[in-house]
Amino acid sequence: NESPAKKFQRQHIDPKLPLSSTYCNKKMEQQDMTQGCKPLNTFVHEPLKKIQAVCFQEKVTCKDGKTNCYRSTSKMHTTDCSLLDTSKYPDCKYQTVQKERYIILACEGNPFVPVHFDASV
Ligand code: PAP
Repeated sequence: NESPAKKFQRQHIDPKLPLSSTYCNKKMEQQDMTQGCKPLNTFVHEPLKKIQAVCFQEKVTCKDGKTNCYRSTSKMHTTDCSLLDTSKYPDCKYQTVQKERYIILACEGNPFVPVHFDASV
C-alpha cells in the first residue's frame, strides 16, 4: 500500500524539466492520475531533497485552515496541468504551463515529509 509520502512523490515530483507542450497529457497518465481525470495537478521540477526541505522553511496556514503547511524560501520550477474543458473522459487532455513559483506543501509524520501540494504563489 502506498504511503502518503510516496503518493506525494508520485503526484508532484519530477526532477526533469518538461520539454514539450504535451508533457501533462503524458505525465498525468504515466503517474496514474487519469482514472477520473484529476482536474488540476502541479509537478515540481527539483531534486527530492530540495522539495523535502520545504517542510523546514516558512510555516503558513493551509487553504483548509490547518497549520501544517510550509512555503519554500526560494522559487522553484513547476508545471501546472489543468484539465481542458474540451477533454472527453476517459481521454484526459491537459494544458501544460511552466511557472517559477514559491510552493506551499502540507507536511506530516516522523520523518516530517510532504504529503499534499497546497498552492504555488
Ligand atoms: P494533493 O492534495 O497533493 O493533490 P491528495 O491525493 O489530495 O493530493 O492527497 C493529499 C493528502 O494529504 C491527503 O491524504 P490521503 O491521501 O490519505 O487522503 C490529505 O489528507 C493529506 N493532508 C495532510 N495535511 C493536509 C492539509 N493541510 N491540506 C490538505 N491535505 C492534507
